[in-house]
Amino acid sequence: MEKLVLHEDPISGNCYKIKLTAALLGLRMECRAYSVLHGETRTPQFLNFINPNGRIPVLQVGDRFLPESSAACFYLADGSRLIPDDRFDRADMLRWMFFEQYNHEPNVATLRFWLAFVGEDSLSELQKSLVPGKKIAGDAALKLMDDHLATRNWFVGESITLADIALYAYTHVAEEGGAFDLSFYPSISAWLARVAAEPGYVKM
Ligand SMILES: N[C@@H](CCC(=O)N[C@@H](CS)C(=O)NCC(=O)O)C(=O)O
Repeated sequence: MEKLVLHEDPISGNCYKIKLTAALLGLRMECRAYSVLHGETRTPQFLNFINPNGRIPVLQVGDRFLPESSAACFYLADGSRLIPDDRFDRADMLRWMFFEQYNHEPNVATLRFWLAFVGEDSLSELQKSLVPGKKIAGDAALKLMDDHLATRNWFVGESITLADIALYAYTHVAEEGGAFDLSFYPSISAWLARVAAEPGYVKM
C-alpha cells in the first residue's frame, strides 16, 4: 500500500473512525494535526492542496487526497474482514454509514462540538435555536440504534464492520457537552463495550 497520511484534528470523531479502522487492521498511518476551532482547515493552502471543502479528515494516499471519513474507512478496509463478503450485508453496512452521516452525526456530533468545545455562550443565535431540534433528532437516532442492537451484537452480520466503527465514533462520546444520556440506551452501552474489546482497539 502507498504511504498513508491522515490530515486530522484529534477532537474529531470523523477522524477517529479512520484511526480506529487502521488500528483494527494493523495499518501504519502518519497523522498531521489541524485545529478546527482555530480555522486551520480554511487556509488557502489547505483549500488548494488538501480539501476544497475545508474540512478534515482527509486521508492522503501517496500524493492523492481522499476527504470524507466513510470513503477513507472504505479505502483502508477494502478486501478486509471489516467489510462483509455477502452482497446484501455489504449494502446494509453502507446503509448504516449513510444513516450515520445523515441522522446521527449532524445531531449527536454537532451538539457535542457546540456544547463541549465551542461553549453554549459562544453559539450564534441561529445555532442556539437549532439545539432543541438536534437533541430530538439525535435521541431518535440513538433510539433506532438501541432497538436494532437489542437482538444482535453488531449492526450487520456476526462481527464488527465499518458500520459499527462509523457509529461508534460519536456515540461513545455522545454525553460530552451534556445533550445526551446513554443510560437510556442499554443495548448501545453493551455494544460500546464490545467495540472497545476488539483486538487492536485504540482510544480516541
Ligand atoms: N462528512 C464529513 C464531515 C467532515 C467534517 O464535518 N469535519 C469537521 C470536523 S469533524 C471540520 O473539518 N470542520 C471544520 C470546518 O468546517 O471548518 C466526514 O465524514 O468526513
